Amino acid sequence: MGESMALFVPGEAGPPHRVRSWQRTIGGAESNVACHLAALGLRSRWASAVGDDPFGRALLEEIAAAGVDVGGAVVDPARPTGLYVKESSSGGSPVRYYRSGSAASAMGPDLLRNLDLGAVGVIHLSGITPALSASCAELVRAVLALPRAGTRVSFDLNFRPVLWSGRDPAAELTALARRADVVLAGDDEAEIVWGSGDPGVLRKRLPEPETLVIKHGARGATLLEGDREPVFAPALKVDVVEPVGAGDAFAAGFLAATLRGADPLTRLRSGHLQAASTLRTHDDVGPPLPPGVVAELLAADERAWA
Ligand code: KDG
Repeated sequence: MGESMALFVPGEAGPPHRVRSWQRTIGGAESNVACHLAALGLRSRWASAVGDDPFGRALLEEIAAAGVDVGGAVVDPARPTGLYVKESSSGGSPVRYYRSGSAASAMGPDLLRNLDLGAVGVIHLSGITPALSASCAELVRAVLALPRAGTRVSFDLNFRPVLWSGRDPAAELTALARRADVVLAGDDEAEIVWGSGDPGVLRKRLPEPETLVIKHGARGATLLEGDREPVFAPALKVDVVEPVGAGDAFAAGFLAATLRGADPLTRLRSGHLQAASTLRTHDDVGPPLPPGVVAELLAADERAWA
């Protein structure tokens, strides 16, 4: 559940203000996760709002073409679809958003009215949504307050500083993360928001979520679950083309393996494998790795991963 946008990447080399040809694709943290989950063979649905415009139609069409049910997305005739721009195709420059006043920024708890969440295994949220508007923050709080018979709520910190300008994100993001069942965060963003990227320290600050996953960039990720010993899994070595979207891919790989009841190491490795495919592309969602490669790497001993 969350906002997606039309995404523009330079279609030619040169400084951004000289670039005249831009390639239009799509992106959005939560729909990226939904697309990866569908690619991994799970039933996934995206809930959001888009404008009644060509970019909104593109989002609905392309997310549906990735195998995701877009029935939870409403079309808002009064507001546009948001846009975002990657000014460099190698990820070296900031992402620029054109999303204030977008259709998705007007989402609120009424979005839940037409969603049947009864048989849902995981609802995935991120720290982007509460930053978009007061009504979006209310929506996230409403989801976290729903009764959870068998449904887990996953919350990816996804700290986007520009969306919080003038506000203090720490209190709000902490309150939300505390009410989730699964929390995912990069150690760098956790350091900014929660004052530490160390899994042990973070566990003490966030004791409530059953599952806490701290990602250490190219090094790997640590899983802390209940009161069990932490599990660390190194990441694959990847020649990175562009990193945006890799966190979403990791979340999907991890959640898919979790829903399938896999063991802790396999769940982390599934996250890394899904992220590896996205790190190799300019798009927010990379093509899945060949199933044979995935099976071999999931079963490989530590040396293949070190
Ligand atoms: O994780 C990737 C997202 O950052 C990207 O898809 C855009 O949703 C986006 C956002 O709000 O940053």
